[in-house]
Amino acid sequence: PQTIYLRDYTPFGFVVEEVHLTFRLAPTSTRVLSRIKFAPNPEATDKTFFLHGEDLILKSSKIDGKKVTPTVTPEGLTCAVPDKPFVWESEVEISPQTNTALEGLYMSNGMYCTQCEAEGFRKITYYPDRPDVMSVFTVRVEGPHPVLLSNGNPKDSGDGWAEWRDPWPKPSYLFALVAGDLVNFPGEFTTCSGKDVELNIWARPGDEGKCAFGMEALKKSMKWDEEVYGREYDLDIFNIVAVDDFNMGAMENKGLNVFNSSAVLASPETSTDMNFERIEAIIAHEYFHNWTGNRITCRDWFQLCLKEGLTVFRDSQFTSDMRSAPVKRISDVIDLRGRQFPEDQGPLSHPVRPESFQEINNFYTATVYEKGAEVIGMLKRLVGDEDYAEALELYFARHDGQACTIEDWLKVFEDVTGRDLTQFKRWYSQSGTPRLSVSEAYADGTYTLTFKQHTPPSPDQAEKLPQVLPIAVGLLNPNGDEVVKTTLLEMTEAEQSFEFRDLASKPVPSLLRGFSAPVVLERAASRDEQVFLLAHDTDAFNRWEAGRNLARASLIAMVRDGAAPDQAYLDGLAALLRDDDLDPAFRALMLSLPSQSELAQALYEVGVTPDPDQIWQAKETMADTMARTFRDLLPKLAFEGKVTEPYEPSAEQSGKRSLGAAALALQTRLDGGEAAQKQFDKADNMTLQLSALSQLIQAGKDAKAVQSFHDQWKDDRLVMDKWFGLQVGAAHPAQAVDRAKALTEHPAFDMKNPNRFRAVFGALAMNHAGFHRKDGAGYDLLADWLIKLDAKNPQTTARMCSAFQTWRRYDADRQSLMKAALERIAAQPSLSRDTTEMVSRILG
Ligand code: HT7
Ligand code: ZN
Repeated sequence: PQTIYLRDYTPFGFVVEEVHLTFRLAPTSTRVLSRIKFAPNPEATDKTFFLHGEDLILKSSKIDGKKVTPTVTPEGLTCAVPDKPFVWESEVEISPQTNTALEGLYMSNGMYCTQCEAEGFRKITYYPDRPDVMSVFTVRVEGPHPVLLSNGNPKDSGDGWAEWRDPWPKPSYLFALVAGDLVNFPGEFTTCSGKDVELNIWARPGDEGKCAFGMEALKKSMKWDEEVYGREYDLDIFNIVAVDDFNMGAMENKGLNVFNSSAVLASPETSTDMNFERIEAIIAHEYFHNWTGNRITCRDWFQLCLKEGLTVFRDSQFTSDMRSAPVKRISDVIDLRGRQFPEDQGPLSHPVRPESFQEINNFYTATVYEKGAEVIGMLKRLVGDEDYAEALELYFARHDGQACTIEDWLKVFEDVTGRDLTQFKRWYSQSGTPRLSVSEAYADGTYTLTFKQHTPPSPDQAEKLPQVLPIAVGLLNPNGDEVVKTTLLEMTEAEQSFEFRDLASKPVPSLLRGFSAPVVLERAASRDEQVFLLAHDTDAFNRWEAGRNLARASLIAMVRDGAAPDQAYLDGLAALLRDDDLDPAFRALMLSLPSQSELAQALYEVGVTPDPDQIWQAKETMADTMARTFRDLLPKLAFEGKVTEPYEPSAEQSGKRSLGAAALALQTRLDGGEAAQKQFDKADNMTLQLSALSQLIQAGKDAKAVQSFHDQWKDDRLVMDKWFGLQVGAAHPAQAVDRAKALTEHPAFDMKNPNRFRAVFGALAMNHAGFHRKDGAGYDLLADWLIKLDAKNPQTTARMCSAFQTWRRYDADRQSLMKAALERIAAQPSLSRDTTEMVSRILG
């Protein structure tokens, strides 16, 4: 496969002044007619007229009304064109029904829908399918369907047809079309300038009862973007459509967002608190793209973080405002460490702005999205809130309607603040997680912190330079009072010292507050210091972090040295759990332990080959010990975790339920599942039902509950995904592979549905000790199914290959089993470009 480089960017030789499309829908023979006005691009030197096109049957093509015969290849076509503005017309045939890749125009449960990002539009018609070509689109959809939707505002409609016009120039990746027998959940919103906007969530008949929460989330997002970023919506209508078969969470097509139904449909009976929170965040994320992504888009796909990092940052700000800011920050850091750190520290390491790719779909990664958002958080911390707001204003004013680069983005910050961001820009070009070590000295009232930063070489980059690190620090005196409030240190050198004067005694430092930079902090802090911070830190994040550090250190000592669980950690935790003033959600987070995968990485870093079974056993021992130690506290936690009011997916209620779930998990270790069974039998919402079922599965007391859950929910696709996933994810490691295998034989298993495939195999990959079973059965099963799936859906297959990305961490036997599984995938005769690239990068 061909490698594309950022350095090779050149503008397209033509501008597109207008696009007219007509769709004559038919399952295996849809006709797409295009009429496109091109004009020579004065800014381009290469004048080749090349239009992307894949899997298209070209029926006819004309230039200025005259038939032409272009040269057609599997990637597109070229044609001689006049050296002046001209009209290109073509008619192509495509087959949505047989499109299982879910890219381009495809069918899902009898409904037509599209997914064009990143390069799917070329599967719909011949076009310069690149984000820097922006144009206005008029679309006519013809078909015997009650609902016919496209981007922009409705123009006209009649029996079996509808026309849409989008007045805002957009790249082809934001094109969308939906047609089918759908029902709508309506709403409306009046913008800050008094314009009424019609809102709709479209779903399959029967799902209309699951749209109300999404609609409220949409209205909240619209209001928040006006209030916080001054961004007003710009069309008369905003449509959201729920689709069952979708490769990712959702897509921000202009005025017509398409959502994986799991990312929009919700009800208390069928969705957990976590589902509600995720839906609210995804609706906000896609809506926020209207400005950060759509009005201002990316010049090329290397700039993906320009829209994704910024939009993730914006949606995390939104969630912090709607819910609890510390809880959101802690959850985001858990997620970053769980998904982005392994990427950055393994063979898939790449910069936030990659410099080459074979298949762009493989770069919709945690690095581009989540680390990209962290980079923006650091920028905001460094320049301050006011300058950040001013820079954003300038960004919107200067670049509206343009396709931009990271250079454009940083320039607005430079212009507003007068700072030179040359060194900061390394965050976009340098891969890997910096490691930050620290030493301290105290003499004559002066306390000195000396930091050293170092980024280990990665497969894509051998040499690393120092980064700009915003390090938020607070100092506490020995009785727990804060003597220096949170102060931002700006580190730019490989080694740098910072002094704090006039301190009466040696303070205890609280470092990297709020996780102010995405680094690994290597501090050989004493256990006493962590226990002290756990009890006294005023920064909620660092208080949680102290507990996490203690838990990690204890678990590592248990695995490595056969130590017993750390009593000081358990005592500190108990004190915190007793504190009624602390948010229940925060206390629930305090009770959670580092993941098995995080522990495997931590062991690997201290030179111990991680043994998944030992890690699993250490966590079991720790959890059993916690259950016994906190035995007397559990009734109190269960009481505080109980909600007596009618169900609401609010942060407050959800925090209580998460504390209740954490208490139930410990209780189950004492009573063998009695309380969990009671909760399962009485549950009137999915959060309670699922947490009880999870405990019953972990306790091995699940036979009855699994069956009754199935019988209750067999007709609800989204709940059945939970049923599939939980049986594998919560299974005893020895059973996970067999359960996954058995579930693939269940009549409701459908490999063509990404949600269902991920439910089983995503859960298997997450069941650390289960997946890494010593005999390699987990690797073989996943490889078998990835091979099968690749022929149908390369994008989802390639994403799921990342389950193998940490293979070099493990012992020689496991390494060779994983390597063999990867090589078996790589050896498949017609493996997709997506999977080929992923497997070869993982193998290195
Ligand atoms: N911008 C969207 C990304 C996306 C996507 C990318 C590749 C293939 C399928 C896809 N579906 C959605 C979603 C987002 O980040 O908001
Ligand atoms: Zn996005």
